[in-house]
Parts: sequence; C-alpha cells; structure tokens
Amino acid sequence: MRLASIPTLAIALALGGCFVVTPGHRDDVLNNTGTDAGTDGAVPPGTDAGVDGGGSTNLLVDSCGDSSATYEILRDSRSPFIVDTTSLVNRVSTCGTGASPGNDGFLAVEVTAGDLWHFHVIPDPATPGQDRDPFLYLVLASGSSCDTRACQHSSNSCLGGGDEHFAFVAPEDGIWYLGIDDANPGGGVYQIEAIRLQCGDGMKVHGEACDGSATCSSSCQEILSETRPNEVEANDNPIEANFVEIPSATNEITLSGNIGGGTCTYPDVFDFRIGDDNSALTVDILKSDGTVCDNASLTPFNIILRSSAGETRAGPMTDPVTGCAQLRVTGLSAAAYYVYLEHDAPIEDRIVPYQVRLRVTPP
Ligand SMILES: [Ca+2]
Ligand SMILES: [Ca+2]
Ligand SMILES: [Ca+2]
Repeated sequence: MRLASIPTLAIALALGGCFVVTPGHRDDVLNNTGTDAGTDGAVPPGTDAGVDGGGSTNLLVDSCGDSSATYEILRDSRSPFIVDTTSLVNRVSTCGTGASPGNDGFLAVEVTAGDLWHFHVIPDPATPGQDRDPFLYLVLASGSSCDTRACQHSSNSCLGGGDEHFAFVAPEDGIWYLGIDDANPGGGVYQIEAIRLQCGDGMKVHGEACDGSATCSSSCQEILSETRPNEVEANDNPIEANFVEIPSATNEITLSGNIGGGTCTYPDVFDFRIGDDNSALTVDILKSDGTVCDNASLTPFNIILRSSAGETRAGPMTDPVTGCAQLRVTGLSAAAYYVYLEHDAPIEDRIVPYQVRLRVTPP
C-alpha cells in the first residue's frame, strides 16, 4: 500500500489505534525488558544504542522540535526500549476528544512518503505501582518548530494499563513526533516498540497482518472470500484490515467475526472494492439462522463506511423498526472502501459474535 496524501494519513491515524495483542506479541516485548534495541549491542535502558554509534543519546525529548536538546531521530525499526517521562512536564492536556493530563515526551521519527509505521506502547511491567494509561498522538515538525497545539489523531483505545498502538502512513517526507502522553496525571515508565513495516519482504512483523502467505494480499492484508469468510484478527486498522473479495457472480458476501470482550474499543475493519460507478451498498447484521437482525442487542456497535482517504461516507445508521445497526448507501463510485464495525465504549462483559452481509448493487 503506497498512499501519499494528507487524508490518507488521517485514515491511518484516526483509525489505526490499538489492536488485539496476542500473547506472542507481548512475550516479544517482555523478553526485551530493559535492554536496548540497537543492533550495536546493549546499553542501559532509556539510552540510545544507536546504529550510528552515537552513544547515550536520549530517544525521548521533553519538548518537540527543541533544537537545543540532543536526541536521536528514529529512521528504522527499533525493538523494545524504555522511556521515562517522570521528569518531564505536561504540555498537551487534550488532543482529539480525550484528556491527557500526563507528562509528555516526544519520539522523533523521520519518514519517507509512503512509509508504514507502527508503534506499540505499554506501561513498563518491571516498574511496579504505576497508575498509567498510555495516550498517544502525533505532531508534525515544520522546519525546526513543532506546535503541540496541532496534535493530531490521538489514540487511547484501551482503558487503564492496556497497550496502545499507533499505526500511520507517512504522507510526505519529514519528521513527525509521536507524543507519549497519559490519561492520568504525572509521568511513568513505558516500553516502546517502533516498527517500520516492509510489506513484501516475506517477513510478517508486529503491525502487519501477514506477509507472503497464501492467503495474504499484495498489500499484506488477510484475504477473506466466500470460502474463507471468517475474520482474521488483528484487523482493527486500515493497514491490517481484512481484504474482502466480493464474488462477482452474486455481488454479496457474508462474513463472520467477533467484537468486544475487553477493555479496548478495537473495531473490525474490512477493505473491499466497488467496481462500477453509481453502485449501491447495503450492510446488514444477520442472526445465526441467516435472517436479518431484528433486535438491537445483537448490534452493540456501529457500521461505518469510509473511503480510502479516511472520509466517512455513510453511517452510523440503524433500522428504524428494530434498532439494529445497518448501512444503506447509493451512488458510490468505483473505488476502494472500508467497512468498520466500531463501538464508542469498550464491550467488557462479553464477546459479541456477528455475521455481517455486504451486498453491492451495480447500476
Ligand atoms: Ca499531557
Ligand atoms: Ca514484512
Ligand atoms: Ca474482531
């Protein structure tokens, strides 16, 4: 996937929050606790190993764009490292819809247009007694200045001490700062993993749905089809969305999946193509017997249609009689689209199984 526009960034950021972390992911991090990621060998936590051999330069800077500070700029993947914001100050108290009274530290990342990056941040499990709730956002540096009032695309998808993830597509060459913030006041110690995704190298890394397997698309998305209709998690952002092949014979497909069951608001994201201008799309949630949802309790989530540029095209909608989430759209152009199943608050008490039917009606 090579996308190079501001709206593209918006989609990846706004919707590229955290996803379900498998035990494997977590082990990868914990096994590296307290060690530096650099390829040049171990140095103390919180300091830079630096592939440049530059010694103990900080990775985190107190004030983004501070030209008097010495810090390393990330240009490639970095396996887990530790940062500490306890001696920093609170600079950004709100970003997007969320409050972020915690201290702020900034991680500088120099990107090339089209790069896919994924950041994984967790409160350091080796630091006991922390009351941390990681909150992430992005700030673009303009020359040497960096205006935190322009913070964008905050991510606080998980309550409490849960992991946060941040995925984005670089819209242009430049330096961006990832704000490491917190929904609780004060500072903390966090583990950060930074991954520059390289789709097509045959190696699946954290933040990539797949790479090179038989069911993997050329954009490193798991392919769903009539014969493979079950969602493959993690599929909670546009980069890792499931790619849906809608059969041309019937122009419809029914997928199944699960949502909820935790303290995070992970959506399920499905990427698909509409082949003809002026097509219509309906999306319905089905009951286990294949009939359309007739009770709103079956859909404790919304259905949203977004363009590949991240703009909301339709939704949320509900059936006026049953209250079930649904989608009815006409006049769609031939293009790529995403269907999101998303909820505003975590569905903590249960995992909600669903069947979702996408039906395209060509002109
Ligand atoms: Ca803050
Ligand atoms: Ca790869
Ligand atoms: Ca799911």
